Amino acid sequence: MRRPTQILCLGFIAAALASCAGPTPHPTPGGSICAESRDRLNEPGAVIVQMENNPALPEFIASRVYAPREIVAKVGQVVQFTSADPDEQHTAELNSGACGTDYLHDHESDDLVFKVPGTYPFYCLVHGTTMAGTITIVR
Ligand SMILES: [Cu+2]
Repeated sequence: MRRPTQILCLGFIAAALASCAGPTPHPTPGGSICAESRDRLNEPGAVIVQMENNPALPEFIASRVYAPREIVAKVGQVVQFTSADPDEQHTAELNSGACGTDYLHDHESDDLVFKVPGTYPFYCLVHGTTMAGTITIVR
């Protein structure tokens, strides 16, 4: 019979190995403010946001950007993030952690849908707050 301390150690090793394996999908919290979903991908009327690596931008601007970075959408409207970066993954994560996209490779998309009007700053879990924007939700 294994002692609890041995089982605990095995758990830590498994967690450490998992964290070494690289980014994993966002846990997809279905919060009261917003939710991540792939059920409405490419829906007509969606607000489209590209995740880009644009080295042509001026030096004082980080090259990895959301286009646009100031997003306006209505309650219930799909905000669709699509990666256009062949080199690195991106996410769009609310600063509050209320919801966020999966880690997206080039040409992959994920949707966020909001239930509550407001202004929601967001950023990329891979690139930190140098890759950031704001989603404004109106009625
Ligand atoms: Cu990024």
